[in-house]
Amino acid sequence: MKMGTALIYDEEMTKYKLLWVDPVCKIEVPERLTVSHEALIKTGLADRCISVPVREATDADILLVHSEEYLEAVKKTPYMTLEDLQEFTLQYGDVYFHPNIYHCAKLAAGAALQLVDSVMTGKVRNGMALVRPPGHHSMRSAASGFCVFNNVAIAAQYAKQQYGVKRVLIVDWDVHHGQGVQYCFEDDPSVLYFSWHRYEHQKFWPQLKESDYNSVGKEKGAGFNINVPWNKVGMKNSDYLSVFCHILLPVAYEFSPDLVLVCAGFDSAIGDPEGEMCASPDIFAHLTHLLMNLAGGKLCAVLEGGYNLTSLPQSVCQTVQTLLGDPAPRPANLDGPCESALESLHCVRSAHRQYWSCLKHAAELPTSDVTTKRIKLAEEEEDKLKKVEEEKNAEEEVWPEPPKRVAPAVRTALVLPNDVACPDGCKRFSSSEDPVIVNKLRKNFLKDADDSDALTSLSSLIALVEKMERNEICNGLALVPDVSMAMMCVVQHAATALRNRVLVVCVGDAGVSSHGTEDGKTLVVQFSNREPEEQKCKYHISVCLKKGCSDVSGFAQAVLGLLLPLGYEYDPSLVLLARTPDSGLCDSVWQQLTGLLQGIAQGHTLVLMQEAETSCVGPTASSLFGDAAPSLGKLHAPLPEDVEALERLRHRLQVDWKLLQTTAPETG
Ligand code: Q9C
Ligand code: ZN
Repeated sequence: MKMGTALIYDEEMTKYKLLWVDPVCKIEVPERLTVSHEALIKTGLADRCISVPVREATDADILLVHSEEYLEAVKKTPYMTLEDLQEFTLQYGDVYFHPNIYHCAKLAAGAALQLVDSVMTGKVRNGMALVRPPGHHSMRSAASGFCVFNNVAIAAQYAKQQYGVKRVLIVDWDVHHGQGVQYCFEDDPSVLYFSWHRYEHQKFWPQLKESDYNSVGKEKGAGFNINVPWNKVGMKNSDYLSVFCHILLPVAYEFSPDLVLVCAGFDSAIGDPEGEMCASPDIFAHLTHLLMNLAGGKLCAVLEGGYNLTSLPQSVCQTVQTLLGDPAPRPANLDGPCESALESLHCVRSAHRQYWSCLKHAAELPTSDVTTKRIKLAEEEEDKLKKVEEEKNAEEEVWPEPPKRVAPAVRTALVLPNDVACPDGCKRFSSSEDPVIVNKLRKNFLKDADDSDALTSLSSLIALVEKMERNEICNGLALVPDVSMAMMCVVQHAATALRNRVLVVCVGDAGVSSHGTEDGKTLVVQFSNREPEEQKCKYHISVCLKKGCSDVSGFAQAVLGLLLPLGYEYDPSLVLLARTPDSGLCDSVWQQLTGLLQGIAQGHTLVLMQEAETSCVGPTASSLFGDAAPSLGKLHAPLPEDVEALERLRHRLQVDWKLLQTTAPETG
């Protein structure tokens, strides 16, 4: 089932450059593409992709977004003299023209369309296009910010027109606001545009009022434009993940796109002279992974910005390697979002609470005078910091090169009863029984029962965990006679024999051992419809949903806004995912959960299910193997009592778990 990843690149797009002196434009160089492409070749990633040729976008394609007058004007630039080009450039902001840029701009837009074609026809599952010039700043009748044609906006219109795609999600993780994309789809509810961007209370380019959180879209499109302004530089991995977990993902799942387009700018990574942010290149592995189970996996990433010639290729490689299905590295330094990010998070969630049922219970915004006072204070503080900041140059920042990501030789191993067939591509696993393990199991779990089947299954399970710990196997699935006992057994083994932490996710009403939760070696998160007697401790969390896990919306909300941030912050080396036969969860939700959790613990997920659940082996193995989970469809509003219960729980836990915060300390 697993399909390929397209890579679209053509050297021709390196064949234009700035021909005069302009300090603003000098960072947009041909090397941006060559270093990115060379890194993909050197790491062997390019070879693993399906190479798709570029094409020139036609006039009709370009006119999906741009005016005839503008197209005609750009068409003349190949014949202009240097002086004419300079003069032509002057009518726009922060952009330059060159005799060959029109040709390249047609190829850049055409590359995005080729990518859409490849994904929509099923030739590949997903892909990335490395293009110049970028697109997201260009408007109907204007070039802007190094952009000539709006590659991604054209791709979105094209997908709707050619393939009848009903809903497109555009995720713009470039550090600048793609105002061109916003203007294009402002009143269009079929395209959800999300952008985070350096803003600094409108002091940062393009300095637009409409880049702020309160631009939510117009008329029928109200709610379908999401701006997350960063009011300070130096945003980190936690800030980015926090926005994904508490804004983008819940809304995206509720929206349920048929196609995901990414304005993949990497000027939001550390070292970039434009962004001045501090997120590490491997965060893009996670941002990518978290989007890969939407739209049945149909994701097209199109390069936008990225000006640090070290962090740019690193970030591109992280993105492509994740699209290829390799497990993401463990994310570093998730110490919670900063105060300024929390303020933005709060503002955005509050501005959108009337449009999205997943945000209905977001805290309201503080009264305006409080807000303005806070902003004033923030600005003063900032100006002081700015002076210090200016002294150190963002480009001189150093960070460790992301470690090489090695995918284990075996992706998915299955411990199955003999009469259950092993799905294609997966490996049936059984261990020759290690006497030490067997003795331990006998002593601890199987005292009286002389159940040799149980013993075989449990000792295989332990051997599997050890192989995962040594990164010889990525993930696994076991059908066991007794989920509770198997869970207990693995947790106890992990807590005593392994050095690292285990996240236990239990779906349904099974007895879960609290082994290791006293000292934080285990974090247990259990979902059921049973009200827990009392909330135990920081490391033992019961999520009670009215209809258990059978209400998809409530469960999705709990997973995205609670489980994912907890999992990321806890940063385990193994995720143990168990479900009871009566959990009420349908296959597609289970597959989504399995898929999303693989972003944690380097993809080391061990799934436990009851022996009788043979019909779930196929779908579960498919998710573990890296196939995209089927879409859940548009989500309805979750039960109000579930939303309230989740908010209360999140509120209570956020003292201990910083990634659960959604409001700034003083305003929350
Ligand atoms: N230092 C893209 O990343 N100049 N365009 C801003 C403030 C314009 C960036 C000047 C930057 C445009 C695609
Ligand atoms: Zn940018």
